[in-house]
Amino acid sequence: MKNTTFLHRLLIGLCLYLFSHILMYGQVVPEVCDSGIENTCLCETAPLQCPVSDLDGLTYTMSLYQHAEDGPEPMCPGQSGTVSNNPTWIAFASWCEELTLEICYDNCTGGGFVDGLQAAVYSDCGDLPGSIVGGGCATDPTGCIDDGCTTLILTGMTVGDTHYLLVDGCNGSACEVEISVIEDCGVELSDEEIVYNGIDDDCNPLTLDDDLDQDGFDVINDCDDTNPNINPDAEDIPNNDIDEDCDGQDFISSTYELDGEQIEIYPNPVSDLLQVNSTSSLSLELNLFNINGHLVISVDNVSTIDCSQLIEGTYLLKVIDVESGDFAIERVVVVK
Ligand SMILES: [Ca+2]
Ligand SMILES: [Ca+2]
Ligand SMILES: [Ca+2]
Ligand SMILES: [Ca+2]
Repeated sequence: MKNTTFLHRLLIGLCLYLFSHILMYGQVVPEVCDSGIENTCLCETAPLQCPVSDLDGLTYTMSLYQHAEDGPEPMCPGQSGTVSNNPTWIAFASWCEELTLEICYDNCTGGGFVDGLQAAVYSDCGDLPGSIVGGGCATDPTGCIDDGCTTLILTGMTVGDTHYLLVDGCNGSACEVEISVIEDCGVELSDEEIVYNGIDDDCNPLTLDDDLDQDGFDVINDCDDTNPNINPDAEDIPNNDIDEDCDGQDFISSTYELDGEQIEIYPNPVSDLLQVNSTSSLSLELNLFNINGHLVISVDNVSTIDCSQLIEGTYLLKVIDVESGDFAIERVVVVK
């Protein structure tokens, strides 16, 4: 008999191992928190049921392994005296703002006079019990009967977010549990990933919802989410009509030759510092004129002009090589 039980457990263990390693998503049969190392023992490692409909019909048998430190005390804000003793944590991705869960339990043992079940739902493992979900607290002592059902009428959940269900035995008791989703919000679940809606529609983390090019920038900040070489951290290659760094314009750089040496002027349009670089020790005078021909900035022996205080518009930059008298004129657009 003992051997049969052992083999039985070994087989279940093997199945659970295969399940948890082969299935990355979909219904995950919870490991029983038997020793503190199983993923259901802690909020942070709770196995994810995605979507929430995978919670429907989930059955498991609780363990008498006591680990009160893995649940919040009190279980619900303002309910002093409520404590979880042998919590099982299961995570689910809610597809609805409102949802009703029914948790039925039977054959409870180990709690003395107060066998039974209590449950709670939170939205943040880092904020327990403060992140309790609306309607997510079922610690009413009427749940502490040998068998019955506890109903959680959950409200105010964030669609697509992960939520955390804590199931606990009254006074540390352990029951056979069946979870049902007895109402859903009628949202059509999609087999296909719909991009940029903030939801992992197909519950497959490999099909991306955002940052499709995986350059570290979501589409809201990435001006081309199909090209990882284009993002706010990329270097803008001058004069190629492509805005690689997503600042709204291609980097324009002009080159001229003065007294046989190259000078380079960029960026253009400019909003703050206009750069005038030369390849050698040319002594340059930089004169910036407004559209009416008035000199607005005149500097020499520097390689930048501060345009941040200038009003928007078109200017003419005259770059003069002091030694030879050679000069170049560049049309510069100042933008804000
Ligand atoms: Ca999506
Ligand atoms: Ca991206
Ligand atoms: Ca990109
Ligand atoms: Ca470019």
